[in-house]
Amino acid sequence: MSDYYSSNNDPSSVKEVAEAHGFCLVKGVFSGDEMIAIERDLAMAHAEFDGRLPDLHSVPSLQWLLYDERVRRLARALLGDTLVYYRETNLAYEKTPGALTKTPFDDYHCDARGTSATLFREPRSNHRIYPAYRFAIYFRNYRQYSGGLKVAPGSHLRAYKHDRYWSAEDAMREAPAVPMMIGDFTLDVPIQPMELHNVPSEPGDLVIFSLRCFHSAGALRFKGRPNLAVLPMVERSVRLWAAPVCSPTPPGSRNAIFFDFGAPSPEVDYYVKWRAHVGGADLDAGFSYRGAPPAGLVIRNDRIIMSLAQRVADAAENASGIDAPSARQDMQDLYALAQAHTEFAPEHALFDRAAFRTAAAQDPQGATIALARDILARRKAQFEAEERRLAAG
Ligand SMILES: O=C(O)CCC(=O)C(=O)O
Repeated sequence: MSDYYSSNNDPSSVKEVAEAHGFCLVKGVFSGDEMIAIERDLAMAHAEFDGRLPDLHSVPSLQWLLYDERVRRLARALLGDTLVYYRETNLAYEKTPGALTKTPFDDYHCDARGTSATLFREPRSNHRIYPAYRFAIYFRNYRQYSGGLKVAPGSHLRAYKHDRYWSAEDAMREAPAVPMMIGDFTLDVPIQPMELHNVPSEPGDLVIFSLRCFHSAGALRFKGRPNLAVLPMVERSVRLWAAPVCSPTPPGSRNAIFFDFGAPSPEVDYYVKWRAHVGGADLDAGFSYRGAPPAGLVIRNDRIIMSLAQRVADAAENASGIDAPSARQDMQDLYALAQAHTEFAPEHALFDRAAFRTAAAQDPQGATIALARDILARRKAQFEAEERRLAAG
């Protein structure tokens, strides 16, 4: 098990572990005092943004995490000197245990999506290390308690369909049930045909996992069998029928901070565009995307561009809409973000950049409205192509 840890925070050993297994538990990155301060700032930001926390970079009191040299050194070792931040973060906070704590997202899944042919399909396994990682800071102790992250070591290099298959209910019937003594109980536990690991993170640790690594939240820790890890589907029935064999979740809420870094690469390009395509048009009010790009990061704003395109196109539907101050601001923002936009792959372009630049030189307002329509038309075409693909089987 210790193969999965890096306790000396040495970036090259973190890279070695993460590339071999698809994840790495980095022990003791943040001090106890820092963890208290970060969780306090998370609580304050939650109140300040009325529960709709925007991306980490837009939260002034927590933004430093993206620039912290301890985090950056690890990210650079994993991904190279140019780090791409695509504003994908999840700031999970509850003052008292609620839905996030009681029903964490326990589907067995991996997050990576997109190929040169389609944004919607999972990347094939080509034994290339997927160039994006999720960084997770958990505030509770999941070494002794249930509720942490479960990962499938090595799944980042396997064919997607193998692990995908085992996330389906039907597959569980094929898993051989092994009788096990757990506490005072003997249970028939269906055991999956691949290794699973419940990450024993403690406050202060950083958990880093590949977007191509299969995982789930809310891992069940069996009493007296700390190393036994089973699929979430099995955990659900164990919780239902044999709750006394499970360690409880830790006191408090399942608060956590997740943020991604990637390398400028086609894989990250497809993933970012996929997220922009499937994300809703709503834009959290707190997103702070104006001003100069931050030092040392390449920022992708695809989701914001997509949302602004929707708003600009909607406003342009009626002549007076486009003159409203909010629509003017949206147009200015869309214009600026589109000018600064870069992609890392030629496929699935968000819009026709050459046409936009040429038109913008003549008529910025007309070019921005045409840009919004171009973005939405391309998005529609992506969905239609996906429907055709699904219909064709
Ligand atoms: O909540 C967790 O521990 C895992 C989150 C997760 O599944 C994800 O970020 O894809």
